[in-house]
Amino acid sequence: MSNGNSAASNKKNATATTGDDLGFSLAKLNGKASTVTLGGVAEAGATVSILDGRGNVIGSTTADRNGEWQFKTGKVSGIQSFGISMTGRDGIVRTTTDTAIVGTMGGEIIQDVSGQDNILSGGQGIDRFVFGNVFGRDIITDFIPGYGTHEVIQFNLNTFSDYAAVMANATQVGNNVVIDAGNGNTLTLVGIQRADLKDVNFAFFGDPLPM
Ligand SMILES: [Ca+2]
Repeated sequence: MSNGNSAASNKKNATATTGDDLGFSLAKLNGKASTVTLGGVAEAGATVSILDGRGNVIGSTTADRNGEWQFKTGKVSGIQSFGISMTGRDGIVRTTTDTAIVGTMGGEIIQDVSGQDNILSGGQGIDRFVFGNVFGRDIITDFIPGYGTHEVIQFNLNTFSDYAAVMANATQVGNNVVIDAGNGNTLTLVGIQRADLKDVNFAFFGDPLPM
């Protein structure tokens, strides 16, 4: 399904957009305020409603002439998920199953949702991002690569067997790294250079996935 916003999305090459057509692309924890800024690129003038983890509307905003929208939540704690629905100029309400999953503290396990396109943000501190075998088209907005203080992406052994296998499928795309696991499963690391991804940034486990 397409609602014609791909041209607008393509302008946002510094970010990444989930695989759906609602242009949900940003989830950022705002430091000590513990609010979350959500955003993306939708149809110009569309009404974007923000949903909590239970699907209840917590607020709405209007996409600007370029289709860009942002919404700042109230204070959040722990790991929270958010969804969106969009009412376009045609009056049709489109709701995505894709969600943003945001951690607010350090040392969290950010568990991806299998088969769903997700925007994952660890927020403050050092976190671990855990992916099952069928993960979808996912985005991590704030991954910390490299040695020293760094975060970890945990893949299923059926997806990648080791660091070399990951890197063989990791491509620099603009300011992002895209790790392609095949069958429509991609993980985009926003604002990361491929050369900064080290072996310590990945872990590999079979089923069931330990956390
Ligand atoms: Ca997912």
